[in-house]
Amino acid sequence: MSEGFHFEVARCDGSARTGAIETPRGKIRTPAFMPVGTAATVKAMRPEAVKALGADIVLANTYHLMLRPGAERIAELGGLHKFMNWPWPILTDSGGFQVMSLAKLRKLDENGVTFQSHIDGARHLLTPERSMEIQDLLGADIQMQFDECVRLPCSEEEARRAMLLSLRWAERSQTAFAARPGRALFGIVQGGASESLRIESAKALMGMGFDGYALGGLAVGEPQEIMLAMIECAMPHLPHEKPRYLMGVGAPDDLLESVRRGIDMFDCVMPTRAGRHGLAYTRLGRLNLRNARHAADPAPVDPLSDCAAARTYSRAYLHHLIKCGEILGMMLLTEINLAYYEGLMERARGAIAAGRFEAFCAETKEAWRGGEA
Ligand code: PRF
Repeated sequence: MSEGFHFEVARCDGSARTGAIETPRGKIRTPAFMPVGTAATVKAMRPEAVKALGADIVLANTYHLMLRPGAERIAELGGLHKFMNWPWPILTDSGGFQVMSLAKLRKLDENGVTFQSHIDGARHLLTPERSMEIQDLLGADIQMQFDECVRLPCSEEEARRAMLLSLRWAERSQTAFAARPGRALFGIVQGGASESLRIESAKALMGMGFDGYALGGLAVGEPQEIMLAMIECAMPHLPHEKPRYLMGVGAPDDLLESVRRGIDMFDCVMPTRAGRHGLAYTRLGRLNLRNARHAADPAPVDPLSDCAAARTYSRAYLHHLIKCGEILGMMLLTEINLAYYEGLMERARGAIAAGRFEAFCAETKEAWRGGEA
């Protein structure tokens, strides 16, 4: 375990757990939802407002920041926390996943991935060593190994090849990781939709000894049952005393079902991206504010929300703003959605601590039936 980085499980309820990661930049209460701040910004939100909604940590991306403004530039300016005015913990993703989904003309081999920037077509090389160097220059508190994520469905051979390559890259990432007090490195379990590959990956990573373990290669086109089955099979092979992070997940129901199976951390663009497209996540389920049925509705999104924006602005006004492409519509819906996600995690932590997580899930899901689905 890296010095200055400690995880403690305070309470379990079935397989669900609540606790906290202590870092020099602050405490991360778990289960935690990390808002996505890809380009050193949680889009449409000021950092202090993100913190005020209950987020203890945000995610940023190696891939985007290496291209623009560049990791060396951010380091010269005092690191990512200072650059974006977010003094609390930051987790950086390693770039492999974003290269494969965004870059043009990618070529992957044992060494790494050569690709052309989606911004200006310039050629770049990302290897485990360069990814770790960038994450160190950014100054991320939690850094991720460089890995390869395959889309599902895929063949067993393809899943095995990517899983074994990711294990070799895990070793190279661990060697290249610039260990500093309070900084942690997480390994990433791969293995597609194969239980045996997932178990092999989890065991091998555990043998290498990481500060935390992520499940990658999920929420990439498979049905929810497959994702949950992959979580269930990997879990017994991951150490109880280390944080477990499900990457790129998900919808509120995915969060509850994953917490129930022992996941401690999540990140997803869903609340922020959906907000910019007119969708609101609420206690009563999801609302599409673009829909004409909201055009003359004076009711707020949720009169009982802890979020002032959800209690204050009418559905008719939000509908109008989104239809006009107004920036304020995106700002308000992003805030409403992140407040919902952070509130859901807060209530999940409370329910686990009180030994009533199952009842909490049942009540929460029952309330969602009031939405538009
Ligand atoms: N690997 C990395 N980042 C990711 C993923 C992955 O598999 C996913 C998959 N859901 C999201 N983000 N490094």
